[in-house]
Amino acid sequence: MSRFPKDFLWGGATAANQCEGAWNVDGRGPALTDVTTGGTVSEPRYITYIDKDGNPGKYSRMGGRLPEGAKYAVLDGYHYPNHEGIDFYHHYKEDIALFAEMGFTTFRMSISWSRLFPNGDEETPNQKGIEFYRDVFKELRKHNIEPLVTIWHFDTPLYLEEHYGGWKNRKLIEFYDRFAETCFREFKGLVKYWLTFNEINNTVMFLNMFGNKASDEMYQSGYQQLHHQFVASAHAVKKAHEIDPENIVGCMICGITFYPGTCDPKDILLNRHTWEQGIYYCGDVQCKGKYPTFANRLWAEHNVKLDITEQDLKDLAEGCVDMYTFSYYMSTVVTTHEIKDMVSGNFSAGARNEYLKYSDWGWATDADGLQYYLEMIYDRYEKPIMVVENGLGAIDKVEEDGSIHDPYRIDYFKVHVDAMAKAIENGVNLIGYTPWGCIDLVSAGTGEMRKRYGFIYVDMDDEGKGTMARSRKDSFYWYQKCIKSNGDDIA
Ligand code: BGP
Repeated sequence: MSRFPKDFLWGGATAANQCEGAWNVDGRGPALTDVTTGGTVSEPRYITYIDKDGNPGKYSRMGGRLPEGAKYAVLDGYHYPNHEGIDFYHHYKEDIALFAEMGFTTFRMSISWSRLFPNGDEETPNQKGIEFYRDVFKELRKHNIEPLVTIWHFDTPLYLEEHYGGWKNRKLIEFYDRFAETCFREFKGLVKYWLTFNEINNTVMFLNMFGNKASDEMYQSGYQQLHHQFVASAHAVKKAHEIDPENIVGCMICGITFYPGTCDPKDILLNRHTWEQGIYYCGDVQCKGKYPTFANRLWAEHNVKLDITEQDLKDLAEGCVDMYTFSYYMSTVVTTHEIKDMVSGNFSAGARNEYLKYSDWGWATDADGLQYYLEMIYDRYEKPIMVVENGLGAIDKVEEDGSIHDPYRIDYFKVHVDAMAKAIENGVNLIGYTPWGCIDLVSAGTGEMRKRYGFIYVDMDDEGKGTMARSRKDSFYWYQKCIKSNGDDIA
């Protein structure tokens, strides 16, 4: 008997803005990622603009903001890695064939909002965009691969950011509703698994993680944006079910396992509150359809007063998700004591855990943390779960003969697959696994290409030089074997 259920979904995950490229092709409008430069683990990505006097400028994506009167702009002399991505737009047939060769039964991808609605507030969609995704879904189905589609993956159309102030504005709910409904109608029968918002909890979780530097105003804005996204997500769930009762819709949470740094009861309590703020806050609203009791404490801590209508509360209650999905890369440590050794990767910060190993980008490899997370969450919501992102960002070397040996990646996956099997043995209803960046793509955090996650290598570097040729890494064959044996042969 296999440790994984018979119809367990094995696959990989990507996001439109990080892989499609073709940023201004066939009527697509720009997104914020198109005015975002490349960075590194120590140098932030910048967002570029022209100020009100016509001078070019940039601000850091980690905490900066667009100056009054400035307009987002693509400037000469900067490299914008998301413009080309890995050109999945033109390579999707070849890429899907490689996924099929590995044995994928599912593939997670996202729909670029501005490819369907270039500005975001149009009444009708861009037909070229619809055609592209329809072709991709058909291609997947041809290979018996079930699409798993994220509706929003960090790519609100730039026009909505500039003219409406982004998700702070309640109007965005209406625009997202139209976008989501268009997807459900146009791709009915082709797509059944949907995720409403990628890593929805990032907005407020990271405000807390960087040493309480965020102002009350930032919390106010973060929680209000989140509220609008919760309502939009609830609408999407209802609409998806109405259009096709076969549709299965999930939330998507950035899953980090938090540990207390010591057994000081103050650390234990801080750890619990960190789970509440970072992880449970969003999961509870999306899975249970209402704000948890501790939300009042979180809002009071930062003087947050939310605009929530009676209708919103009704919508949240009626729009609970069908499944819980999350990304999982690492765990982190929180403590009330002085931190002597701080780790900080591009999206993480916390005390160093002496029991764990860290990647070149400061992310802790912790498979037990995945088992812990799965068991905690399943116990809380008792809904089917999927791990829709997991993996190791690493630098790969291409040998003279073209081969790529990545034993570090295989080791990472072995322990995580084993952790999932253990969680299943303990009763968790885990239904699928889609490792992140199954084909190398642009890093969301740093914009680098050299932070590679793939089983498939893409010949492209951080300066945008390369042939875009695809090749199989050693991990490609390992994952193929893993899938073929339904997770049993992971040696
Ligand atoms: C998650 C995002 C992905 C992805 C991944 C890896 O936060 O959902 O879009 O990129 O992290 O992060 P990075 O690309 O920064 O290594």
